[in-house]
Amino acid sequence: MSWHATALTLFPEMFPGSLGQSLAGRALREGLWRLDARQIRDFALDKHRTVDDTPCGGGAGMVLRPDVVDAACAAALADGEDRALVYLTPRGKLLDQALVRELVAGPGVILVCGRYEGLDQRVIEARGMREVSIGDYVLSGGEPAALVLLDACVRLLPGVMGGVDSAAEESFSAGAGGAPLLEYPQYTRPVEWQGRAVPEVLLSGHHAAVARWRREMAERATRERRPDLWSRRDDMRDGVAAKASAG
Ligand code: 6GU
Repeated sequence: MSWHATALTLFPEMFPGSLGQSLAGRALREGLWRLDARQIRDFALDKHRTVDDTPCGGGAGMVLRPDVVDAACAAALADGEDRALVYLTPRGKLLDQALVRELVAGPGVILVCGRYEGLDQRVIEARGMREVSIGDYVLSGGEPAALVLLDACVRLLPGVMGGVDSAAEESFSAGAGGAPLLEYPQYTRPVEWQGRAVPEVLLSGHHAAVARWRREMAERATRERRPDLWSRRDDMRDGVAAKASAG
């Protein structure tokens, strides 16, 4: 059985969207993973196919009903695959590469895409949904976030990424206890363009010097742009030092 994603959404036409293209699209056509988008409205219980209602306590917008979303979840879980149930919301825990690796190691995911003001908290709790956000900004709905999460997962599936194991070297993959660094900058031909030269060292053929330069550039970028990642790195080194002196 291939890795299986189900999106529960009021806008199933948004899928596969960008995931029908490029590496993910080819992998989808080849059956390396599977995607289905299910219309939440199909699980409405009344003849008007109502999916939402006004927020208890007042306020703007509409809230997705717990009974309707619960029925959609039950249908998605009925195949017995024991997939992670993820609710995409700006209130969620931030998506990172560690969570992506965890999700891709399992049988697949069921992604609940919210609209309006959100989803009744009781169904989130009753179903044990993992609440996940893709960043500190607000989208009009969970669907683009679901596409982002799936893109990050699918590219890690065996056979999806072509040839080179760029997975080991790239930003955020420092794995095995190493702290993540941003990637070094890349250059290609022409060696001079609009008066800008490719850094000498990259043309030197000196592999050790290239590796050293790349590491320095990766560290500089991380320090300057992502002080949060850089200090985690310091923390890890402190941790190692503390363990060494304690042991
Ligand atoms: Cl998962 N959903 C919405 N609506 N906005 C977001 C988000 C998710 N992550 C960041 N912003």
